Amino acid sequence: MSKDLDFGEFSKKRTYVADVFNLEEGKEVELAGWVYDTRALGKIRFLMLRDISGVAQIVAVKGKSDENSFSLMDNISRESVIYVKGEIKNSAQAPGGKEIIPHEMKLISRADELPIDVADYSKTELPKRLDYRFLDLHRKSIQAIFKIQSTMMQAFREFMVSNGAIEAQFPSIIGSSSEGGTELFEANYFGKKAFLSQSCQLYKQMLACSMEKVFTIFTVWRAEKHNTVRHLNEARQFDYEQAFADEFVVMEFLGEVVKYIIKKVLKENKKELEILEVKLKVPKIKYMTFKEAKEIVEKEKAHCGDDDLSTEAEKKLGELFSDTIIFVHDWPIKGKPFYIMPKGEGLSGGFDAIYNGMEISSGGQRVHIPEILEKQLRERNLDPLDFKSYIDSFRYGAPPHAGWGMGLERLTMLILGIQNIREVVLFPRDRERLTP
Ligand code: AMO
Repeated sequence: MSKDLDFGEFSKKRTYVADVFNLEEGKEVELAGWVYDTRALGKIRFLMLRDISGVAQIVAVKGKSDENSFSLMDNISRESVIYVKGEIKNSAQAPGGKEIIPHEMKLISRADELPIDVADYSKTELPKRLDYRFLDLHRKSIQAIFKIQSTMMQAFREFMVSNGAIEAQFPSIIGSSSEGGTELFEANYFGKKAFLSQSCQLYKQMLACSMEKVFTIFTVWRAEKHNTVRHLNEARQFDYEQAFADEFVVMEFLGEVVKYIIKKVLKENKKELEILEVKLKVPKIKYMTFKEAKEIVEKEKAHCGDDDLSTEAEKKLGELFSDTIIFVHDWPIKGKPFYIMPKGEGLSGGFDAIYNGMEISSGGQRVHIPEILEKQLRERNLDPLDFKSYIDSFRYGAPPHAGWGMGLERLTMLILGIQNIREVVLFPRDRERLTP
């Protein structure tokens, strides 16, 4: 085990694997990373070294190369962590046309026998991979997903800030429901009943009524008992709220932000998209009323639903309008939460956005009039007293406002064409899974 690697010195001199391919033959470099693969061929030992930037080939020949490096390469387990100092050599056979001849090699951490298959196309099933997610994260394809997700969050922030929105943080422990009476995780808050936040809905509205344009990336908890490939019990949402706006203003803005996110992924994650074999397109935008959506779906002989789009209807719309964000507006008020503005004739200022066959976002024009809010709460068997400070916030100068929430994981799985939402969460929480 290495005791004598000075990381202070190393971090100043370190070369990342991806940079090796841009350096001249003969240059000495210091690398560190994981053993991706090893191969023995007569007197030659090959070791593929992987760091976060890529994979490089190390080659040692018995009797010719540094002896310690050769014997370490001869007897090293996959995914062990090593340090290598060596010289770059051009080689037509090596991936990327360069390899490293080691002068010095140290074992930093030896890996035990691996409990899952960490090959690029792992044969291990998802549940077992998730049991060992920390090891699954060694895989290039898994890293590619989370590098892309990082770009998505960065793009969201960039777009919001450049459009004058203010980033905010909201409480995760709340006193009353924001998305209806069910689906709450209860917590004991110094003897009082409290809940984990289902969304930052009420708080982002209260904030938009003073700071106008606000956004956050917020974790939400839903105690839903269903076990599907598109639901999590802990998920993340991109949230936006804007004062002096209606649902059409914020729908247009949502379309723009999704396009911006996808364009940035296309620009900055070419390598990751290639690893995942994804052909990503900037989506088109389409608007239709709920009534129109129902007619289209039913014409195709699929079940739609009266107050909400069925899963089948979302799928059908995805098939009919691929690579398109479909904004379904003028939604029946019965299918929307108490904070959505009624429009009369049973309709509302609420909408859903459907993309590649699944809901990615819902939002709408909000109720900023206390009397309407109280009425809608009662109609849903909720007690206005439990929402007193929220309702009161609209008594002292509340502008009309609108907004939306979009699932980070939903958007990730849909742009990457991944079937199970658990694949796009580092450490998913579903009904069965609380560790790791
Ligand atoms: P809603 O409950 O529709 O609306 O959630 C908004 C978006 O968040 C994602 N999402 C989920 N993703 C995975 N697992 C879940 N259990 C889950 N629940 C929601 C979806 C969904 O479209 N406050 C409102 C938004 C608003 O009006 O501003 C809300 O939370 O992509």
